[in-house]
Amino acid sequence: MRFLLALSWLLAAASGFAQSFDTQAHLAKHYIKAEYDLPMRDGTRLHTTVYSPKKGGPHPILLSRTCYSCRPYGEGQFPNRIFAGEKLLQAGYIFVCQDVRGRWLSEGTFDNMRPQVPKPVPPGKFDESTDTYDTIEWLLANLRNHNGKVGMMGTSYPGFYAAAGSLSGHPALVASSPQAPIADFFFDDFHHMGAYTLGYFFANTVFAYQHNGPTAETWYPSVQTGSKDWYQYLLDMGPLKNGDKIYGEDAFFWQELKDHPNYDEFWQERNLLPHLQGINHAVLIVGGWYDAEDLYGPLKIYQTIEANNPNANNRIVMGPWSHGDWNSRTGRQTIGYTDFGDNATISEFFRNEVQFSFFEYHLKGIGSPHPAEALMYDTGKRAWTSFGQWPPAAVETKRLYLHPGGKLVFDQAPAQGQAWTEYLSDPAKPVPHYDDIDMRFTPRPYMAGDQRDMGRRPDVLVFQTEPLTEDITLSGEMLAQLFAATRPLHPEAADSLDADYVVKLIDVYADDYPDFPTAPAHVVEGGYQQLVRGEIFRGRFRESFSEPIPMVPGAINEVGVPLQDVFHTFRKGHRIMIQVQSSWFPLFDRNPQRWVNNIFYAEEADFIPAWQRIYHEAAHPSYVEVKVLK
Ligand code: PG9
Repeated sequence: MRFLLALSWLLAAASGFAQSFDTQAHLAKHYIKAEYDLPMRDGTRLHTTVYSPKKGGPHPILLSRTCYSCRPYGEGQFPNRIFAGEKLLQAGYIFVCQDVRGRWLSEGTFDNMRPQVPKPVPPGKFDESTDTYDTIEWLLANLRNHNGKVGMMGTSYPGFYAAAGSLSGHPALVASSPQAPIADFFFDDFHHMGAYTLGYFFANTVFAYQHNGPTAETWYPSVQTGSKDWYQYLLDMGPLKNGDKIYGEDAFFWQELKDHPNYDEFWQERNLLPHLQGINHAVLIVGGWYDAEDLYGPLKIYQTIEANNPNANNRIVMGPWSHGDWNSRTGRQTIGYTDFGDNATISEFFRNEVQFSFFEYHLKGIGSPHPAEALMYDTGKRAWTSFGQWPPAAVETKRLYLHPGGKLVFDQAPAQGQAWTEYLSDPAKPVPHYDDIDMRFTPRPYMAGDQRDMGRRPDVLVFQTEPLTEDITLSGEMLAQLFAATRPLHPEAADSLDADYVVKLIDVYADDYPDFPTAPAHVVEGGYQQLVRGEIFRGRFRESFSEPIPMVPGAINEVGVPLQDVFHTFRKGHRIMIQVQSSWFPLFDRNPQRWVNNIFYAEEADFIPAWQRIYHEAAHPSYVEVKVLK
């Protein structure tokens, strides 16, 4: 059953938490800091920082484990940001931050997405869940003034550690909140459907080098290119193999990325999802509809826990957020220029009502948690809606068929005998993923970016509905089923091919849509083509992610492109648009389009222009299957 959010929740949220909160001053004044090196079962010691309230108690423990450091280290040093929201910081919790194995001041060897050891974990073996168990045991035995209850939380990689920690089985762990958690690096972060996220090329360094023992100083090199234009810099870099000029043999994770281009055992054993069993405490999964880094993780972890742990108290919140926005944003919630409204009812509402009530109830027995099983933000209506399950049950599956002339039609397959549209995909001029310079640790604003410039390129196909005569709400996962063929521009260039297919779902605003209050004057919202969801699929994986196969020139292939969940109302007067293209750069690496076994070792000559043909005819009707909310 779904019901609109109670007004009281919104009013409570809007009651003035918008003012900035000085975390550092608050911690310094009200908390005592201590640092310990906790012994794990194999003897490895993990550096652990504890902030205990000076007054009150006994207090519950909130634990976060991280690969990003618990700096600042040292007596009297307090951080200006911590993993908990402002209300939690003022409500009497013992906050514990731990450097995971092989990171910062902890001993041991780092492993990206350390594989879970199948339970029962035999003596001498360890993983993130056993390190969590050992940590909780030590904290309960050695900290004073705690109430014997432990919660975990963390965003991004710390979200993965919170999710893995939920498998510890420790009885004191009664509440976990994995936020933007990673589930599987072949679908989160470093890859999307197996295509390498080139937008992470410079972020690789953070995860690519082992430290030489506990250190408070950054040990991995910062990659300085001097460039302010990643599109041009990474295009000029050429084939991925040239990345070796930046990442040498000691960059172990770069070597692992290169040596495991397919979904082999290396990635499969790092997939957390199959291990999400036996969870018997409260779980609050948090994610952002516009999270460019970990969208797969929160959705799949929530749905897997639901499927494998029928008795789990497992809930999800998905807001109009990019990666981690919910932790800190105040003022207006924007993704690039796209404006979703005041954070008093979005991020601050989440932190100070939903997240706070979750931990207060489960760790202290105070109040009650937000009642929604799935608290989902409709990114078209700009409003929260509560569902009894996600994906929702009350939906109608419909198909948006591609038609000649760039038309997109609900549930009416094309009748034409022979019809297709084709474009020349040239790796030397890939389609930009964003209409501005997206220079940052990882890509972000493109997730709700304007697609008008891209749609005007000859190598981007555009299909759109007529203006909608009523609101239409899409909710849940979608599948773009393409009938596609490829052939080299120069037939002699290759007889064995590969191709990328990018499918973008776009909300075409009405021509009279009012300008966003925070966008610059040159950004016109009338007719804005806002990206709602986009995904890439590498043709080589069309039958298997583990056993890729080439494409035969001219042969018609069925390529299914999964589009991750949305909850978006296309308003009356708007149009639904689909764009199809064969590059999305530098967000993803370029497909050479000539078949090679491993694109990380492709040569310059393998990058060839090729015709991409998308069929929209009776025998080969390309479509996007969607779930329309009833
Ligand atoms: N999404 C974050 C990240 C992982 C790996 C590389 C860059 C960013 C995170 O999960 O911490």
